[in-house]
Amino acid sequence: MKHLIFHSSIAFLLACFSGLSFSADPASEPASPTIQQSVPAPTPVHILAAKRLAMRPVANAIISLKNPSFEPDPQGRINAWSEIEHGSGHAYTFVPDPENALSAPSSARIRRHGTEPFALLRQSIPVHPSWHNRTVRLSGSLRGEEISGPGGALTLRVEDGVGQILDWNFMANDRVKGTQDWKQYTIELKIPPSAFSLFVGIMLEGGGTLWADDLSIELTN
Ligand SMILES: [Ca+2]
Repeated sequence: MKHLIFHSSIAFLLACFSGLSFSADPASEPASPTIQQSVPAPTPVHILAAKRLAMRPVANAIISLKNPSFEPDPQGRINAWSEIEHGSGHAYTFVPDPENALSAPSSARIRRHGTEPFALLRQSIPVHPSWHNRTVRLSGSLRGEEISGPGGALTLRVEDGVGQILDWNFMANDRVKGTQDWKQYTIELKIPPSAFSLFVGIMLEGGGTLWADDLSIELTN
């Protein structure tokens, strides 16, 4: 019995990975009519196989950002971006800024009012398996005013399926410091084979005000 169920499971898995509909392997069909008509209930293995099928690499998988020009939502917040602050929060504000924008209707502005060390606007992107071992490039324009400390940056970070950080690029060698007009920046990160989530961010580490606008993201190879 166990042997027959094993064969049925393998057939189900192969059907999942091949994209074909499930049919029992004639060589493994049991003699009992009762068992012949039974269909194995989905097990965690079947569910995992189905999920992997859904994530199977396809040609021309496109990577994209939501709201890369920082349009406000009806509540006046920056739509699609999460506001992250170190510690207790309430040290930074995040607003769509129509008066200092490279493209209408607004840019994103991060300003420190307290003493916490950093804040960022962030969005996560599920990593498609076809992106593994490829390089992701994030570009965008930044502007700074009286920035103190380590400075403003574009950020990329990848995590595995349990939230462990695998790699990151926080623009360590080219931060926005002091006061400067709009300038375009580009950072890259190779996506490791076990990457599950990609986090894209605009970070202000220190005091002052940072603006960002016109972000874009692409796979370069
Ligand atoms: Ca804009």
